[in-house]
Amino acid sequence: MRLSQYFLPTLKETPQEAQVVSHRLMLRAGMISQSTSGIYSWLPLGSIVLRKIEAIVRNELNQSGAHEVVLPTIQSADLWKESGRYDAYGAEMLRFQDRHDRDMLYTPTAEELMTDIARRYLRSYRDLPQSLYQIQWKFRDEIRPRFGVMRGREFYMKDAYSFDVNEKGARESYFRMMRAYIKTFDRLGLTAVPVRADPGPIGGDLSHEFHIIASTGESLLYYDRKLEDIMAESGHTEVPVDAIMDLYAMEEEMHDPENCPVPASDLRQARGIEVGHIFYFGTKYSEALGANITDFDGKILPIHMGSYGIGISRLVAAIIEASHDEAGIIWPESVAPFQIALINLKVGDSACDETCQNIYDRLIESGVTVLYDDRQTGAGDKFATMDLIGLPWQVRVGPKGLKAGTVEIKCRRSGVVQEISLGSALTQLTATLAA
Ligand code: 5CA
Repeated sequence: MRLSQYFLPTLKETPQEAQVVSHRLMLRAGMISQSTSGIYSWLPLGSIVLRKIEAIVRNELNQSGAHEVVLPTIQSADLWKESGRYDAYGAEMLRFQDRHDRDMLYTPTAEELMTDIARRYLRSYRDLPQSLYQIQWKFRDEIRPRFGVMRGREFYMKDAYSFDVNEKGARESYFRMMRAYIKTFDRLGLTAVPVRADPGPIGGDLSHEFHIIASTGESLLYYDRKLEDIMAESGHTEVPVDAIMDLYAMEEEMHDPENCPVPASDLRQARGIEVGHIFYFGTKYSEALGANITDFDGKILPIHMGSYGIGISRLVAAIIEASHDEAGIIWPESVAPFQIALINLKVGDSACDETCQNIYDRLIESGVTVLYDDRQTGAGDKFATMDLIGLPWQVRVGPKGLKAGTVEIKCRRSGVVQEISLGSALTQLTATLAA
């Protein structure tokens, strides 16, 4: 992509309304634009990142054996009246009537709709276990939307639902999903801490939240120091799913200073951003809606269910909270909107133009994504823009270097700039980045 033709409305000034760094950087990097309170438009750069996160979440969910569906965002209130949540949900639910005066709502979550699908199509223990998920916009009329897309009113969520014959099966599904979450967050370049949680209005007795540690996090959380040791020992090569699962298999109680199973000296306290939340709620919805199956011995029993959320739009902000510096965003490679920033330091100079075009073509050919700054502006402006939008690598091409046959490569994360021969620059970049 040529920057001169791209839609990248970056801001030099720090927007006044933004209180946290991720919100400031998303506005400054031209990723989002507020439409109205708690509701945002995703501009091209933001939209690419959102879709990349979505693709990783989808891929891990598919590998865990779940099947994707697409459910409507507008639902009839009838199902919610059956479950009892139409009255219980409160002011967060956006309610309205259609032209026939029928009560409708915009989905804040989809337990009811998924339970309805289960009662229509799942008949016997032979149809189970089953897991379905969707990636869909949700609406919750939050009393205080804030921090940009971190706590929006409209937000993008992956919600999965598991269906099992009994509690034993449901717990297996629950912990299979937990494994998929640990892998997903690792692929997103994040260390997510699972903590035992209060199921709240979703209901049930087994629930974990997944948090990204960040000083701006809205929740205070406690976790076992061993988790840090496990992560450190792994050397960050492959996420140690088994060791993490073993730590949590103790099924520790929610934090309570009196009865905490973790000794005080091992207890870590931090602020966190909740990026995922999983629930096992048994037969709460299947009983209310009559989603039953025939058991092994012919008994009719309600299905055991769990639901599993990941805040995809919130993750964009959470990744930035976890990975930025003074100059801007530092994207993990897996979600970067482009892998390489190609910077032409003297547009109009035939050697610079030709070399850039050549590098650009060769990178694109080898499947690498490139944002090429071909604008007629100064070097300082170009460096600042690329540092702000946080692409992992910058290739800087200028007349001085070209005379010596070299270009500069900057690693955004380490800040290290290397002067390197043109030929080896291309081999090095395509070798590390080619898909
Ligand atoms: N039905 C369950 C599981 S699918 C559910 O709705 N869980 S939830 O309420 O915890 O939401 C799942 C995830 O969506 C949260 O962990 C959070 O990451 C994200 N989320 C929730 N509310 C918002 C919001 N207002 N803005 C952005 N993301 C949100």
